[in-house]
Parts: sequence; C-alpha cells; structure tokens
Amino acid sequence: SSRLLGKNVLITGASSGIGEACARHFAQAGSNLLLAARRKDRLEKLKKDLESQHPQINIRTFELDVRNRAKVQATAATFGDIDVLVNNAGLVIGLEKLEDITEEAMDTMIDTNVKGLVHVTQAVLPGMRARDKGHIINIGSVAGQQAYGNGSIYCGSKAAVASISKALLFETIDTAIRISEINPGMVETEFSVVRFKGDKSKADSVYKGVHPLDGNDIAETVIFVAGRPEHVNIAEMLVFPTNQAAATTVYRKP
Ligand code: NDP
Ligand code: 8X3
Repeated sequence: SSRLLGKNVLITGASSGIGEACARHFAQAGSNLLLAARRKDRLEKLKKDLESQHPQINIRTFELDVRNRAKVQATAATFGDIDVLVNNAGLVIGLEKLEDITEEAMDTMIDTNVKGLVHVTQAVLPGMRARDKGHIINIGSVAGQQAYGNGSIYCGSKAAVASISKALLFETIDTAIRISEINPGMVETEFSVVRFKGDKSKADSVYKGVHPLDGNDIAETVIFVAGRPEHVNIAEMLVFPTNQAAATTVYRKP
C-alpha cells in the first residue's frame, strides 16, 4: 500500500521468521526500517540484502534483547519518530507439564513475550501519544486464546499479550493511535527449533503432513493491517493454515 511509503517501522525479532518476513514486506512497500533482535549479524545481512533491492529506504539495525528494560529505553532514545511498531519478538521453550517447567524457561518466556513487549511499547508509545499518530501491531497467538496441555506458560504469556492489546485500545481511544493484535496459528519458522532447543527432527515433526503458514503469510496480514486508512483499525485477527481448526487441532494428510 502506498500508505506505508516513507513510514518508520520498528520490528522486534526481525532476525528470523515472521519478523524477517515483515521487514521484507515493509521494505517492498517503501517503509524505512528499524530492525531489532539479539542476533545483530543476521540483521546486518538482512539490511544489506534489502538495501540492494530497495536503495531508497533507510534501514537501521539494533542489537537488542527486549528483556533488558534499561537497554530498550536507551536504544529507543535513538529511534526518532516511529509510525508503526510490530511487537513480534517472542518464543516458546519446551512442551512440558507445568510442574516440569524450569524457572529459567518460565522467566525466558514471560520476560520476552510479556515484559519485553511492554518494555518496547513503553519506550515508543509516549512519542506516538505526543504526535497523536502511530500504530502498534502485537503478534499474539491462537495459544493466547486457547490454552493447551504442556503449553501453560507460553499460552499464558500470549493471553497476557491479548489482554494488554485490549487494554491499550481503551487507553488510546481518544487518540489517533491504532492497536492491533494478529494471532497466528501454525507458522513454520525457527519457532519449533527454538522450542525443542535445536532438535530439528522434533521441530520438523510439528509440520508433518500439514501445509503450515510461513512468515510471508503473516507478514502479508501485518502489511494489510498497517496499510488501512487512518480511521480503520483491525483490532484483532486469527490466521490459521487451512487445515487447522484450533490451537492443537490440525488435519494431517496420512
Ligand atoms: P522465530 O524463532 O523464527 O523468530 C523469533 C524472533 O524473536 C527472532 O527474530 C528472535 O531473534 C526474536 N527474539 C527472541 N527473543 C528475543 C529477545 N529476548 N529480544 C529480542 N528479540 C528476541 O519464530 P517466529 O517468527 O515464529 O515468532 C515470532 C512471533 O510469532 C513470536 O512472538 C511467536 O510467539 C509468534 N507466533 C509464532 C507462531 C508459530 O507457529 N511460529 C504462531 C503464533 C505466534 P534473536 O534470537 O536474534 O533475538
Ligand atoms: C504458536 C502456536 O500452538 O505452537 O504460538 O503454541 S502453538
């Protein structure tokens, strides 16, 4: 959409999967990019690639762990005006019963998916409010709407994202700021590789017999949501692969 031309778009978790795909799609739309993640080398590679394809846009990269509140605030001070924030950084660790989840895994999920999203939002929203302009797009999950066994903390973290998104609708009701939540179902990214700590065959088995979404499928919805006219806010979206009906209900071709 030409509405995205020249917009300054901050994407967290831009080094892989959905975030990387969003970077590619916003670049295609002529937006300037602020790309954040822990793996700076990946971001640099992506920046080089996108700059060669879209020489007119401005791309900056930020090595940023969203869990680090002080670093988020210090880094955000250098951002300038953000038009669109895509809160995408997130992860799941393991697939275990609640009583078997380690404190480290619990902290990693909550600190990243919930507190990290809040840190970045707190760093960016005041500027949007001052300019009465801006759009925050949170990547939630079907897991935030439907809990499943062995997913308690992850599902809870995404339910928190849903609640935070909804609360923000109220808190920005008298402004031109838009708050959107996109809830993907099964997307094949590095998500399952991270979940199973690098066990690629375990990760592959998640997608066996189904045609999952890929990062581009979600990036297309993000671009659609971001590209609506200013008086239109897509507050919520649930996006499944065709053969998915619920968080853990997918049809697998035998
Ligand atoms: P990937 O693992 O491919 O990407 C996750 C991204 O998050 C990476 O760029 C990673 O970058 C970044 N990230 C993780 N931890 C941090 C951190 N502490 N600080 C900054 N960045 C971080 O998975 P997806 O693309 O699938 O995940 C993106 C979002 O989509 C997540 O919020 C996930 O929960 C959500 N989602 C995914 C679904 C799926 O089936 N794949 C379904 C529904 C929602 P780096 O490691 O370089 O920091
Ligand atoms: C990711 C989808 O079902 O693996 O949010 O939790 S699921």
